[in-house]
Amino acid sequence: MKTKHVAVAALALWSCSEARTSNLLDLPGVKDGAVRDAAVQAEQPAALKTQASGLYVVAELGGGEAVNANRRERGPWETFTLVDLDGAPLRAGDRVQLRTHDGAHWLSADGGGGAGLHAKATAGGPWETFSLVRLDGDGEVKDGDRVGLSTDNGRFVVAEEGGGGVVNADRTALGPWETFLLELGAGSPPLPPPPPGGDGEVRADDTVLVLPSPGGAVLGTVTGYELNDRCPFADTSKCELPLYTRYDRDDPEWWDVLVEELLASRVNVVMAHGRGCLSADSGDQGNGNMCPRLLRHLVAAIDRAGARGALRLGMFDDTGAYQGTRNLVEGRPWEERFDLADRTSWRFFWDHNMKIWFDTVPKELWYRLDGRPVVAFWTLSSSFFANQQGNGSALLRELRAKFLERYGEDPIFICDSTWANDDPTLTPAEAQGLNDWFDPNRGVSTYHSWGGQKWGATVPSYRDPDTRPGCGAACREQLRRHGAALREAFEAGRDARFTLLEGWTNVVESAGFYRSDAWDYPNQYINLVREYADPELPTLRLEAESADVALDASPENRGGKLRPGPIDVGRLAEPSGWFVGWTEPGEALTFKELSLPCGTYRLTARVAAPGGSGNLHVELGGQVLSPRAVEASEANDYRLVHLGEVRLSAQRTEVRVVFDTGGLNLDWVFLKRADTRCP
Ligand SMILES: [Ca+2]
Ligand SMILES: [Ca+2]
Ligand SMILES: [Ca+2]
Repeated sequence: MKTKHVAVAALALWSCSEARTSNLLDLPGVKDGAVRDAAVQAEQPAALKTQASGLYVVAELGGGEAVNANRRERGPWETFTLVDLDGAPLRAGDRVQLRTHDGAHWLSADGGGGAGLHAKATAGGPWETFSLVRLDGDGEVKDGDRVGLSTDNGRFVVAEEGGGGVVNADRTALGPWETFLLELGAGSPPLPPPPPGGDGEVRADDTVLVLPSPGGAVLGTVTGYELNDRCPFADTSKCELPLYTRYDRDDPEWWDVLVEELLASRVNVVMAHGRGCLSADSGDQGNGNMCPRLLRHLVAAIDRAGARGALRLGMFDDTGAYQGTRNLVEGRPWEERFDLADRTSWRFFWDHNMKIWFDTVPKELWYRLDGRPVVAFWTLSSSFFANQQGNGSALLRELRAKFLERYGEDPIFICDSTWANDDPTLTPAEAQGLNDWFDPNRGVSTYHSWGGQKWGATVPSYRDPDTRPGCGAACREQLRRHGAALREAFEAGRDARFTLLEGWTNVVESAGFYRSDAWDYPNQYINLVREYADPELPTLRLEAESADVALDASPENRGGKLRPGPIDVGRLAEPSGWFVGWTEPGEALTFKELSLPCGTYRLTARVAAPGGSGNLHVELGGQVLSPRAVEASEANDYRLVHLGEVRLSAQRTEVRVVFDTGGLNLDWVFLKRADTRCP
């Protein structure tokens, strides 16, 4: 037996593709028994579907490129030829190889495991050979079985985050992210279209938010939290005012609003500011008012919203604050620049900022680019720093070592290009990404090539602080042009790896993405971000209280919460958020310009009926769904009601929720893109 296995391994090394066609008897040194075993190696079509998210593993371009786990449908690129090295039947523990659609490449674990997985190998050897672990025990492996793939050196293949991004081959244990549903055979033909209106029941996954996945560049929105007021200037005409009236980051509600907006945008990563804390040990005081200990409020708001499964965070290291922090803490003159040659000063980067940020935000919420946490640094320019030459790159090496030591992960550092300009020793080993930030004298976006990839930065608009709209070049004004400025920036950066969006809450520089009546409609920039951050849109939760337009019987907000009238908004008792109540027959909420990919959507409402049983319905894409009944309930007794299914071609459309009867309280309406096949 032992001899047989050794011989088969040798054949696998030699090359699978040739093994299929060559006369094996011509091979020197191969005994007859081994040849027969190898000659019967069996092949069949197969696909791997992530158990956690139902997404398929794909060899991009059908082979020769990266391997991801982010496809919702199985096509040729998601279909592999599974080679069972010891022939049929396929049994638990069998060693297999997976050839890609182009017939010329194999799935390959770099180094035989412990690193990434790709489909660039042009022959099948040990790195391309996996042991098939059957989770339900020994025996024959059948279509639909749950399996793991163990590499040559015993690591497991993993769909990071359970699917939606890259696939690696470096895990030491099998868990949900390492579990795949193995589809054997060519796959089944498409199902017939669903019955109109659906089956009337709410399904378990109808209201579960999943992570967004970008169509092009990963979008990371720089997100500040320094303000206690909607406008920090005496003259509020200098601000594009946020929609929400109560605007104070020291109020937990402020963080609830922020989380609602970020969730609605489906942004890939929230790059939350760290401007450092005055004390390395305790307290929320910091130069620039964004000590990252305050991010505990963001984490708490994410949990109140039940959104750990749908939001990810990275760090925006706002380097401009370090000069002031050091001078305050050490009693130095305010104008003294931050001397990078003095290595005792480096503690402000780590002990006063980065360590606090990553200690405050749980690992489960960290965004990982290619499996690595992300920190983006702002400028290293001589406005703030001295002696950058040689010290910028040394500082990054030190920060990376400290990060590895404390958290066991190797972060991706994305720097502003001043780091390379002021320290020419900087290489992609220290800074994996490099962007040109943006220059409001010249435009709203930049894309910079570095380390073989493009790195972007953009704003939706800009105006120098404390200036009025229309001040033009004197205040470096960049106009929104009804969203066209941002859309052009996104289009120009489709092939970028990562683009920073300054800045979600940037009221001061008129560069925000938040909800505002200052735009064409409140959700305009949230919709624009979503279109690029998550074009496949598997899930979307539309909060009733955030509607763009309302048909409402009373001009005032009868609930008095959150925003000015006419929508009647109350605060939910638990867990967080708001509802639209005080409803009367015929009232309606409209969400404008939602870009919806084609497919079949299941719609669900979270609703209560304190005024007695009633009806509501949804209209979208020119289709009017039938009204659905809501049973009478207490005011806080919310239940899920299936509102029907609708098939849509891809379009930009409005979604309208109509209260056919009054007395209903609506928390949200959930759109689940249940089927991606198109009419
Ligand atoms: Ca009203
Ligand atoms: Ca009303
Ligand atoms: Ca709500």
